[in-house]
Amino acid sequence: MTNEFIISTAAKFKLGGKPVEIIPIHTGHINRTYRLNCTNGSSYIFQKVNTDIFTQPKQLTENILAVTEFIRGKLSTLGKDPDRGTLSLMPTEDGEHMLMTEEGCIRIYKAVPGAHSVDSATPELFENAAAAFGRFQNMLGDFPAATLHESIPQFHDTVKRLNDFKDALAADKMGRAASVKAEADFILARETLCHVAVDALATGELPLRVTHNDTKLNNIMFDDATDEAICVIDLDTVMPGSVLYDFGDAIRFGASTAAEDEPDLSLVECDMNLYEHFTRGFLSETADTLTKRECELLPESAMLLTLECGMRFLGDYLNGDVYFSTSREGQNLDRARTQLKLVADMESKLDLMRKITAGYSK
Ligand code: ADP
Ligand code: GN1
Ligand code: MG
Repeated sequence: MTNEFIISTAAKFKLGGKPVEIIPIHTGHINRTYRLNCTNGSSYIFQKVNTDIFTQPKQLTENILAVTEFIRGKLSTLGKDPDRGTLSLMPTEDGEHMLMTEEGCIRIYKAVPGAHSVDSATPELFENAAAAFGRFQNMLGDFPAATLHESIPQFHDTVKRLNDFKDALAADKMGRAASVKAEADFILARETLCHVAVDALATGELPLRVTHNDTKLNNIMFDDATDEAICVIDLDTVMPGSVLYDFGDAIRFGASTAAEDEPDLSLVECDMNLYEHFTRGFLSETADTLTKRECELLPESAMLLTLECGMRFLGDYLNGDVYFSTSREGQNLDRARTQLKLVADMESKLDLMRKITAGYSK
C-alpha cells in the first residue's frame, strides 16, 4: 500500500484531521497495520483486513461493532473511559465502518491514547495482562453469543487442526516434509491431547462462553505511565469458545522465555514464575465464574494451545508460508520448533503447573 493510497483512503473516513505521519506496525501476523498521526493531533490505526482469512468482512465488522458497543456500555457503567477501554471503529463518510477498495477491505480504529503493546513482559506486567483478559471474559459473560458470526469456523478445533496438518504433510506441496520428520512425528504422537477441549465441549463437560481466542500479549494495550493493562484489542476472533483457549494461548506466547521465532531452542522454555503471575492475575478476576473442571484443565490448555499453534506454523511451512506473514525464510519453521519445544517443556512441568493453578482456584 502506498502512502498516497493510505492518505486518499483515510480521507473517506470521518477522522478529525489528515495524516502527517504514516508508521507501519509489524507486530501482528494477519492484517496489515499502520499508525496514522494526523494534523489535529489525533492518531488512528489504519488496517487492511486479511480477507483470505476473514472471508466475510461485513460480518466481521458487525461482530466488532456489537462487541465493542457492549463493552462500552459496561465501561460507562463502571465510570471508565470507553475510548481507552475498548476499540473504537471510525465511520466512513457513508456511515459504514469498513471500506472496500481496490486494495481490499480497509478499517480504521482510534489509536488507544497514551498506550503501547509489548512482545515480552515482566511478571508484573504479565499479571496485569492476565487480569485484563479475565475482565474481558467477565464483561462478555452475558453477551448474546448466538448473535455473533463465526469469523473463522472451527478456529480452535484442535482435532480439525490436526487433520489439516496431516493433509499438509501428505500433500507436501513444497517438498519440505522429509526435512521436518522429527517435528511432524512429535505432533502426530499427541493426538490424545488434541481431543481435550473439543470433546469436553461436545459433551457439555466444559461450558461454551464468548471468548477472545487470540490472547497474545501484543493484543493488549498498556498505559504508558502506569503499565496497567487497559484495553484488549484484535477482536477479529471473538466468538463462542472455551476459556481454556484464552488462558492457554496467553501462556503459550507470554510465558515463553524467548521470542516466538527464536532459532536457538536452548533459550526456549515455559517460565514457571511467569506462569504463576498470569494464573494469579487471570483467576483473581475469573475464579468465581469458572467451573471446577475449567480450572483443572488450565495447565493442559497451555500445552494444547501451544501444540495447536505449533502444528499451524508447521502446516503453513509445509504449505509454502501462505497464512502467517513472514519476514524471512524458515520463520514459520522456527516458530513451529519453539512451540514444540514449549510443549515438551510444559509436559515435564505439568505437575508443578497443576499445583500452582490449584493454589489460585476456588
Ligand atoms: P493482527 O490481527 O495482524 O495481529 P492487530 O489488530 O493485533 O493485528 O494490530 C497489530 C498491532 O497494532 C497491535 O499489536 C498493536 O500494537 C497495534 N494496534 C492495533 N490496534 C490498535 C489501537 N486501537 N490502538 C493502538 N495500537 C493498536
Ligand atoms: C495470529 O493476529 P495475531 O498475530 O495476533 C493468529 C493466532 C496465532 C498467532 C500466533 C486470526 O495472531 O491464532 O495464535 O498469530 N491469528 C489468526 O502468533 O489466525
Ligand atoms: Mg494481533
